[in-house]
Amino acid sequence: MGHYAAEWDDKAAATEITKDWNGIDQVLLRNPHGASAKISLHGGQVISWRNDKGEELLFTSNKAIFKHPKSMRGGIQICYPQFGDCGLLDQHGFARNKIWVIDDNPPPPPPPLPTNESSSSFGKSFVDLLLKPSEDDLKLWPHSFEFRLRVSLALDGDLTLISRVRNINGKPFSFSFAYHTYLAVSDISEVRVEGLETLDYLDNLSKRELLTEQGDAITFESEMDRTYLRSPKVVAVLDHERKRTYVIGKEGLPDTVVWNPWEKKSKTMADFGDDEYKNMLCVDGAALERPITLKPGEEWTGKLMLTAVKSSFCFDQLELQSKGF
Ligand code: TA6
Repeated sequence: MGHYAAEWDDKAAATEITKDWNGIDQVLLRNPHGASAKISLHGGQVISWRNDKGEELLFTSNKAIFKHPKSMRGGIQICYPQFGDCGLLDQHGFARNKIWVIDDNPPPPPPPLPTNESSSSFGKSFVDLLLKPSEDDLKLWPHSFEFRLRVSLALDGDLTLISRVRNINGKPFSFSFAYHTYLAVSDISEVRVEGLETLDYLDNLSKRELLTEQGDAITFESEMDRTYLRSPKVVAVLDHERKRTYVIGKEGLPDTVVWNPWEKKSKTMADFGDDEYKNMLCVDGAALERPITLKPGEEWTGKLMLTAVKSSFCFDQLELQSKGF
């Protein structure tokens, strides 16, 4: 193990808790190379992920509203127990609008990670968060669950989110889920998404019509709001201008949402700048087409791993396997 791993045995050195302007706790994760991630207990939302040069990799709107219960426009939002706007619940569910707590007594970690240093939990800085339904929540969505979220920052700067939803011996329930991920891009017209070619998708701009992707890579010239079905474990977002590629690894998340509001829709969102569509792209690891059903005592795990590499870096299978994908 590199010497950094030894120096960073002390988890306290790699995590720091502060409060935001509303007095809500935020957890700052740092690694010894200068990378960082910040997670708000408001919604369990990752609100910042910076590389070792201090460059922000997630998009946050300059007009974001930081006022509970509204979730901040940007970062990585936890959309549970639904994604989309159906029935009694808020759009994209209530989890992103709730105050989570730090889980001081997490259950044993998920199965052991590969030995590769960059992906082993040794030397990672991480935080475990917990959401349980309040009495009010149970009136609205009468299912007894525990939602544990581990956010971790690896020595190589990768950001991993592991969501574990358990049915706490209530009646069976079903839910859909998405990590609503706002990636920062230099110019949306210079961005390509690879890994979704030839897939079927639901076009949310035309009543979720089922269509098939034809292109060899997705590029952007207008509003796009699509749910790609049964997508591969790895999707790449190439930011040509910045020569940066985001590699999105997913487990337990068969679908991928791709969304850019473009000019017209941007003007209708109070917490989003008219031109900000040029500098963001949502690519969400999700489980939407087939909702997840949990019987009493059952648990679902959804894992997202984000890597930001220089586009010249060819991301081969070995690299992915070493990261647990
Ligand atoms: O597909 C992504 C999407 O459902 C879009 O339709 C758009 O509504 C976006 O999520 C943002 O949703 P929000 O509730 O965060 O404004």
